[in-house]
Amino acid sequence: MARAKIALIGAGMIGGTLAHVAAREELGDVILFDIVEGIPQGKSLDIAEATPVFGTDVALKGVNDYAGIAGADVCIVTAGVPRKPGMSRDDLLGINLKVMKAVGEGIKAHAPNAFVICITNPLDAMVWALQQFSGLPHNKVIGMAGVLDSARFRYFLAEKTGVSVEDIHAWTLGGHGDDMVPMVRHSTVGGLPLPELVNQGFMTQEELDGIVKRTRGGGGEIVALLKTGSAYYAPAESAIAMATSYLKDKKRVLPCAVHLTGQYGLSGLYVGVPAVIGAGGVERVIEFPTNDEEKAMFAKSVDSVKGLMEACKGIEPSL
Ligand code: TXD
Repeated sequence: MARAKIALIGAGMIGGTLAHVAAREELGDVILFDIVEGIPQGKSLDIAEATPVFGTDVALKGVNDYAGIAGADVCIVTAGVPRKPGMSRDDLLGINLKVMKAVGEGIKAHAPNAFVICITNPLDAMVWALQQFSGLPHNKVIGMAGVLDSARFRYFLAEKTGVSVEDIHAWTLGGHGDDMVPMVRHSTVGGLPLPELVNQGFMTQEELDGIVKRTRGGGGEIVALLKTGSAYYAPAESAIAMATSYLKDKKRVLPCAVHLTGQYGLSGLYVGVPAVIGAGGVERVIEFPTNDEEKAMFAKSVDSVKGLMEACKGIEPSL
């Protein structure tokens, strides 16, 4: 069988890391696309020269023309600009919306059968716009944020409880902003919900509240440390997990920004919820039962996403 073709739109910090991981995991042939000449070519050649050391047989190519992504099975989109210290994700909206238009049109023309994973911020609004600009079906266009936010939550819980990250399942839902919703009651360590861990003395309620707060601000914590951009290792790994579930039809349940059609009482927008990702793209949305407090937090987060969608419509009347 022919190798899968993975197109990475944007060859910056996340794009380059995606290419590195995809090649190392032998997920498929990699096309790196960017508007800057030389960067995708240089990064793909550098990684290609590492493949004999990895022992993986994949081809890598850097391009500046959308014709190069023709026939891609998966497109992962990081094109645009990242945050600098002091900026919110929403400050990126104007520039990145224009980028989504160009990217959506490129995918529509050259890779209309691809499974598309958007990473560009502000995530929930950008994936919503990208789906419209590309015209691809909703089940084939999703956003990466929840896997990353949940991984941060899991890491902080592992650090506090002294339990392996592998035995911690944690979920953050809603929009990818500072009002995201870490689902404390539905997150577990060794199968025990977090409130029970507090009862058993693994951590205090104050420590758990601190972890929730740190998870919400996890992106900003890295931006403040790096000063020149935002996180890229964990975001790239998160998108690779989503692409792998699609390419291998693993049907993993992953928190992703997906188009809702009535689930959680919402329709016509993209927001983070647990979804089954398999060969059919988004195959099913999992609905967590929510109490009044969780409903209120979810509604607040969704309001922020709706505000961003309105701002996009103000800039781009075709949306
Ligand atoms: O959880 C999440 N979704 C995120 C999102 C976590 C971390 C970072 N997140 C966002 O991803 C971040 O706010 C940015 O919007 C994107 C990409 O972050 P990255 O750190 O990779 O940014 P870089 O290094 O600046 O790379 C962006 C590349 C750069 O090489 C530009 O030349 C290119 O995008 N670019 C374009 N490529 C193609 N087409 C167009 N129009 C274009 N414009 C810029």
